[in-house]
Amino acid sequence: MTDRLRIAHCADIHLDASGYGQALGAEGSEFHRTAFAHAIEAMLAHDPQLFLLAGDLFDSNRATPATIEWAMATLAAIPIPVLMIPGNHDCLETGSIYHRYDFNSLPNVQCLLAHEGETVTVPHLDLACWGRGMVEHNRLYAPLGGLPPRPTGVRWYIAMGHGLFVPHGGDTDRSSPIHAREIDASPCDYIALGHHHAAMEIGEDRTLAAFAGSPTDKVGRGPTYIICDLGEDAPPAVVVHKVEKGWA
Ligand SMILES: [Mn+2]
Repeated sequence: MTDRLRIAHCADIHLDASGYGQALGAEGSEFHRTAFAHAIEAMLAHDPQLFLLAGDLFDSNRATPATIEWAMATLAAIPIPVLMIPGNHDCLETGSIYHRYDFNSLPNVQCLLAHEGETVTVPHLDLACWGRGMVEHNRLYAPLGGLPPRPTGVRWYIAMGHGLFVPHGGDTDRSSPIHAREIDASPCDYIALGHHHAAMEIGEDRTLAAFAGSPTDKVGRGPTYIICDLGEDAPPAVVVHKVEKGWA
């Protein structure tokens, strides 16, 4: 039984983003790798028990082998469990990075790839996490579609999703919609979201879900990540933090 759980949550790293189609050298984008390394350092300084990466680790499935191998080594070096999902930029299309490289071979990493969704557990944290692997970023893909009821026998139930937030009464014809009503109705303790590069807390009276923003993009509140504390009978305490190192 774990009475409290501290989660570090990030998304939208976009490794090897080249900007305006610029060709990258064989080593890929130094800027994005360095910015992610600074973000990880800042996140781990909060002493979290779990690291969540809610999609778009890579800017595209054409990321260089050097960058993919760097990313795998970097995730493997995180001293806590890492749970991750693909995003629209690194989706499970033909030739996907996640078809060519086995992130689940990393002992501390669980990459949720099942098209219809899957639940993984972290037994020592008494935690289950559900997510779906995005195959194609289109309006038929529902990142939180098929979210199962709360599993029995675990203290914490979280979900991850990557897509466009649709507020109550919002439109429904855009790709990968995440509806406010789905978040309201979810049985989860926390939903870790990605896609919007500006961090955003979601919930009517209390935060139930959040977009972490991007630690490699200064849009919105700056280059951000989230520290989320879960505790007994309390809503998630979500704090959006800015990465300072490298952004002065
Ligand atoms: Mn995205």
